Formats: sequence, C-alpha cells, structure tokens
Amino acid sequence: MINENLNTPIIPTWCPGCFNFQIMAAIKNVIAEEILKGKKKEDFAIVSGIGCHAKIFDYVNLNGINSLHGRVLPTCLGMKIGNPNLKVIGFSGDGDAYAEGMEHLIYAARYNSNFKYFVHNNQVFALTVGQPTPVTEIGYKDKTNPLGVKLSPINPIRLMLTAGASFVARVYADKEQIEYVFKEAMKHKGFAFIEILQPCIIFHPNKGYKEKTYSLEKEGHNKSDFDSAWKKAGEFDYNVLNDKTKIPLGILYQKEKPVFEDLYPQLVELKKKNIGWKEIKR
Ligand SMILES: Cc1ncc(C[n+]2csc(CCOP(=O)(O)OP(=O)(O)O)c2C)c(N)n1
Repeated sequence: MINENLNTPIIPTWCPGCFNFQIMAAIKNVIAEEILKGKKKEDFAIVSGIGCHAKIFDYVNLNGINSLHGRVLPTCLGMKIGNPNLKVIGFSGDGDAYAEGMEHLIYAARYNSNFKYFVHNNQVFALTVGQPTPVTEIGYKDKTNPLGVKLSPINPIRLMLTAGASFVARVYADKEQIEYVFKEAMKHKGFAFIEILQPCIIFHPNKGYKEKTYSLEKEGHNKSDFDSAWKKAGEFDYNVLNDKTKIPLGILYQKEKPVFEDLYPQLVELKKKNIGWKEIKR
C-alpha cells in the first residue's frame, strides 16, 4: 500500500526495531486506503498523548493535536463535538491511558463518541525510562521500585467491559493484526478501544508474549456475548507469563449502543449538513 502522502519530513527518533514502527505503518496503510476510496486527508484528525507512542503525531501527516499526558480522550471528544464528521483517532501509552488518564477512559466508554482509540501497551512509562505503570507485572524492578512492583496489574479489558464500551479489542503489535482491527473499528459506530500489546525493546521486551497469544476469531468467539468476552478477558492478568498463560487477541466485544453525537440536536444538525461549528452562519 502506498502511503507517501501521509509521511512527514521528520526522521523518527524511536529506537531501531521499536514496535511503534509497525503500529504507524498499519495506521498509515488503513488511512491511505480510505483516501484511495475517496476520503480526504482533512476528514481525519489524530490526537496523541505524551510518551514514545505520542511521537506518531510528528510522523503522520494529518491534522490533529499532540495533547497532554493523559488527556487524549477529552481532546478527541472535544474534536467530535466541534465537528462530528471528523474521523478522529487517538493514541495513548499505557501510562497515559491507565494512570494519568484513567478517569477519561471510563467516561469515553460511557459516552460512546464515535472515535477510535489505540493504547500502545508496553507495560512501562517508556519515554521516562521504564517506570512501572498500572499494568506492569508484580516483581518488575527499576530504579523507582528496587524491591519490585508489589501491586497487581489492573485489567483494562475488563475495565472497558464494565464501563460499557461498545467495541473492545486487543491485538499484538503486528501490522496485519492492527490493520484488520482498525478497519473493523472504523466500521463500528461508537467508541472503539483497541489495546496493542507492544513490547518495549529497551525497558520491557515482553519476551515470549507472542507465543502465548491466540486468535479469538479462529476460535469462533462470539463477540456479541458479554459473558464470553468477560471470561476471555480474564485469561490474561498482565502478570509474569507461565505455562498456562493464554493471551486472547482480536475483537473481544462489540455491541450497538447510542452514539454521543446522535443524542444532541445541535450535533445531529452538523452531521446532517456535514459541517463543523466554524462553518455555521450566525
Ligand atoms: C502531566 C504530565 N505528567 C507526567 C509527565 C511526564 N511524562 C512524560 S512521558 C511519560 C511517560 C509516558 O509513558 P506512556 O504513556 O506509557 O507512553 P510510552 O512512552 O510508554 O509510549 C511521562 C510520565 C508529563 N509530561 N506530563
């Protein structure tokens, strides 16, 4: 897939071999495909937090906001309120999403605004050199935790299910997997939560993770069955891997739910006219 027109002149400063390259390639490919099918570059907007993941903002030639640490979601929501026709895509790290930005995550699931959200989960605060996040495994040691992490990781997939998210997916940082789920998420009407298990080759290499993963789709998982999604989400607790660890990948849950932008007449009007607030004549 040709995606030159989405490139910027900025040379990436991600570490050589960083999985963020895979993520970015997938995102560019899917958007380039949409543009080939007739969408305009201006139809898309991207938002990032602060962290290694956030550098994607500099390397993808689309409009958007490189926002604050933990504030990707309210920025995406603001964009949708400003122009509900925009295709908004947010990028966070696990520190960004599950620590500083945690309360926004719960409300994003509740609001169900029609934007897509990727969490680059490398289980550490990578840009600030590897401190543990709320999804780091028990026992992980760094300079800030010389005795090792003592607290159990949270399970963001279960959190999203409980919060009422209408699209909950997990993929490995593999271009094809991300492309597939991103395309499905674009078809979905509402908030799409997509967690990417992304080894950080320097601070959290996640050795052996890929081998523990399996495809829910190949297993015939029914993504409209909440109880089944809940059960699958419990299979992986983000802790140290053992012989029994199984990591389900794919769309765990999807359901139809009222979309935020369809609940307010002012936003419905903008959608109908295919304009943003700026273009309204007063
Ligand atoms: C409000 C605020 N708090 C803390 C920071 C410091 N900070 C910058 S990057 C970063 C780590 C980001 O980690 P994560 O979101 O997991 O992204 P990654 O670097 O792993 O991609 C932190 C804590 C900040 N810039 N702003």
